[in-house]
Amino acid sequence: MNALETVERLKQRFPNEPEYIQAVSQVLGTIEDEYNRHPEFEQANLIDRLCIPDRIISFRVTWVDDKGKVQTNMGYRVQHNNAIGPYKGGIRFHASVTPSVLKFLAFEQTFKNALTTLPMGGAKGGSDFNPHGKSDAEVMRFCQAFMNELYRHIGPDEDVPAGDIGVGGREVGYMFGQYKKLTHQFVGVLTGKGLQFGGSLIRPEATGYGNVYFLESMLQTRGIELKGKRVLVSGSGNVAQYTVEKLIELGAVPVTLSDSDGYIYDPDGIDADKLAFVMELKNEKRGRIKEYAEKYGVKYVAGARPWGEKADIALPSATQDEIEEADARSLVANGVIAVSEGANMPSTPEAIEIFQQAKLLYAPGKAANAGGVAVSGLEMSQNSERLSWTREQVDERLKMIMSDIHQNCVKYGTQPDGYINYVRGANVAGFLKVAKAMMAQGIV
Ligand code: NDP
Ligand code: 2IT
Repeated sequence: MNALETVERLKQRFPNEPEYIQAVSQVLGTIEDEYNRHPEFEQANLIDRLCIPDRIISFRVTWVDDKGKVQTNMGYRVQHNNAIGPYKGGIRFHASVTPSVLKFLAFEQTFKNALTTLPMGGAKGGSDFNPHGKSDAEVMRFCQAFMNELYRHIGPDEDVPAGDIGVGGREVGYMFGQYKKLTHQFVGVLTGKGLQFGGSLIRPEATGYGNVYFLESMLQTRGIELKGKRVLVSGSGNVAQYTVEKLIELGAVPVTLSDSDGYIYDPDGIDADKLAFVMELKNEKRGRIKEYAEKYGVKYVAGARPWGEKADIALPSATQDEIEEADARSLVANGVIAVSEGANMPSTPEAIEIFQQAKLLYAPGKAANAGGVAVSGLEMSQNSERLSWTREQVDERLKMIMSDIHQNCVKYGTQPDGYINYVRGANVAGFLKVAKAMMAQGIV
């Protein structure tokens, strides 16, 4: 397999899918050597079968808004690969959702899920529905209309969706309710459920907590302490909030948060009280991060991202391609020592190149943010045994899984000069597991 040629071929087959091509080309560039060590992989054309999703389901979602107007959106589910377990991955509701975005996310999810040590295949779904400014009743009707079509394609042993951008506990609850109504089945078909109906403790916290645990492991390789470090966090949703919570608990100083309109910079650090304000603002009032700046009298920069501020660590936790080349340059120039991705593919290929050239501790999302889906996997286990584990039990498993992922990255990513290439490590480890499972199951 020649990575460049394969990417060219995929570009021709799937034009106008830049996010998908970006994700595939990142992975192929780092697994090429390992792949070519196994002639049997090429004989089975494993590369096409690994890059092209098993299937893509797309459908129209029709719902009625509060004014009585009939609205339509597109709905999708990309079922990428189920070699190691049922399809698993989140659902994103955001105006920017396209088949290309969901194909990139489902592809990434396949390797991420392989890294978690749990039996989960890879998938992603979503809609171009924009939840901003919608009433609770509109969100409910949309979720029900979305599930009216999706329910045929999912199931606890088939495909288990969860949350992602624009989909949190509220949306998962509405979708679960509609699935139950349609099928008469109370089963673990979604994760991220409420605690009263099969949800797992620590699932809301898991992605942010997991990223900070992974960051700690990276810092340990250089004998650096997290305590006292100033941290840039982007986003202000689920992942960003619990990232900040864990940072505060461990004595670090988060200084920024953002949303799609701009970012805030709090030089004194975001403390527990300020975080409680953010959680209420974002999860209950569904307001804008600008209101933080108004309340606490700190700087707000409209239409910008936080990467120009001075700090020690950056944890991008909003969306893809939010750290571009110039941002990466300013992070390095400002002396940042570590970048660990809470979001999926937040750094562009040019930015990653700059981080690696500067020998920063740099962890890609599929390793660093795997804690979310890992605890989803634990939620599935709890649902299967019809039991719920304690906070401590789940947190302990989460810590073990993040540490395992870190060790796997070190195993496959350590370069002759000692630098740990976490991108290579994560890609090779995830790829080998999926590839071996596919080989064993024949040409299907
Ligand atoms: P939320 O919807 O809870 O929060 C998303 C945050 O990012 C919001 O602050 C949002 O701002 C901001 N944002 C979204 N899109 C953009 C954009 N195009 N430009 C600028 N800001 C944007 O989502 P999550 O916190 O769940 O997800 C954040 C990231 O983490 C995503 O990349 C997701 O794929 C990834 N992830 C999530 C996991 C999970 O368990 N939830 C697990 C692993 C990864 P606004 O409010 O203005 O839209
Ligand atoms: O990107 C991700 O890993 C998620 N949005 C979580 C997926 C899941 O199934 O919990």
